[in-house]
Amino acid sequence: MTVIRNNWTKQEISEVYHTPLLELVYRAATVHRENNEPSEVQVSTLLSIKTGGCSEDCSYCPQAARYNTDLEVQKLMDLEAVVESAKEAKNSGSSRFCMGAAWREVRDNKDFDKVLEMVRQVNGLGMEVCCTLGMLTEEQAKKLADAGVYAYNHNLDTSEEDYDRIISTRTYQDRLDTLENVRKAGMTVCCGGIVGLGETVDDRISMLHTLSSMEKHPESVPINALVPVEGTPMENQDKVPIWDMVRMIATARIIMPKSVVRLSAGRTEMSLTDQALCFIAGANSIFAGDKLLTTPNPDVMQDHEMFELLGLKPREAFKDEVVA
Ligand code: SAM
Ligand code: DTB
Ligand code: SF4
Repeated sequence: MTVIRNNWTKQEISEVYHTPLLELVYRAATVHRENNEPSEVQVSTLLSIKTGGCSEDCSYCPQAARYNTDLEVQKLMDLEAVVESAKEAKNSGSSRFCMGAAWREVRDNKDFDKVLEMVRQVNGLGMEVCCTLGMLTEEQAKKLADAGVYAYNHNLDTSEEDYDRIISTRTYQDRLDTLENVRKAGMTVCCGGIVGLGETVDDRISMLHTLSSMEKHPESVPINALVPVEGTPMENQDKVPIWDMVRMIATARIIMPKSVVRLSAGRTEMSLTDQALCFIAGANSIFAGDKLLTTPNPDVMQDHEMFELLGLKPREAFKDEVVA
C-alpha cells in the first residue's frame, strides 16, 4: 500500500517531474492503480452563478472588471435557474455540481443567503455540492458547510514565488488562510493551479510542493491549462504542450496518490489521444458540460463517446466519504 507523505521535498518532486516521460507515466499509472479504481472518472459540472465584474486583477481571468474582455456581466442567478441547471447536470451523468462566482470574497449579505439556499437545494438532489466564491472567513466557511457544501474550490494558481506576477490584489497567504478556514469547517478541499501562465518548471514544482505539504492533501487537485482570453494580460500565451500537462498530472498523482486529479480547463485544445494519455498518467476527473465558467468545454455527447471509447465510467457521488 502506498504511504501518504506530506514531507516531499522540492528536490524529490523535481526528480519525479523530470523522470523520462514514459517511465514517469508508467510510475504514475502504477501508483494510480494501487490507490484508485483506474476506470472511474469523477465528473463535475460548473455553473457561473455570478459572472464578470470582479475587482481582482488575476491576469488570466476573463471575469476581472479591469480587462476589456468580451464578457457580459451578470448579477447573481435566480435560485430556480440554478436548481434546473443542476438537475440537467445530474441527468447527463455529473455527480458534482460546482457553483462559481466572480467575487473577490464572500460578503455577508442577501446574495450570500441566496447562495446558501442554492446549496441546500442542490444538495437535496443528491449531488456533491462544490462552491468557488473567493475568500472566506471561518464563519462563512462554517455556514457553507452547514448548508451542505461538500467541496470548496480555491486554487493556488501558481507558486508562492511567482504569485505577484500573476495577481496583485491579494496575497498567497490570503489564499492559504481561506483554505485553512475551509478545512476547519469540515468541507473537502479542491485546490490546484494553472499551467501556461509563463511560469518556470521550478514554479510548477513549488506549487506542487505547497499542495503536497498540506497537513491533509486536497481531496481534489484541478490542473488547468490556461485558456488564453482576448483582453487579458495572458491573451498571447503559447498553448501548453501536452507533455507539460502529462508531467504535471503524473507528478501530482505520484506525490498525492489518493487525491482526485482533475484534467480541468483546456480540454477543447486536446485530442482524445492527449486526454487518454492524461487518464493513463492518473487524471481521474473532468469538468463536463459545454461551458466551463465563461469559456467553451467539449460538449457532453463528445465526452460520453470518449468515456465509451476509453472504457471509463463516471464515479458515483460521495464515494470517498471515508478519506484516508
Ligand atoms: N473568484 C473565485 C476565485 O478566484 O477563487 C472563484 C472563480 S475563479 C474563476 C476559479 C479559478 O478558475 C481560478 O482560481 C483559476 O485557477 C481558474 N481560471 C480562471 N480563468 C482561467 C483561465 N483563463 N484559464 C484557466 N483557468 C482559469
Ligand atoms: C478550476 O480549477 N477550474 C475551473 C474551476 N476550478 C472553477 C474554472 C476554469 C475557468 C476557465 C475559464 C472560464 O471558463 O472562465
Ligand atoms: Fe475574480 Fe476569481 Fe477571476 Fe480572480 S479568478 S478575477 S478573483 S473571478
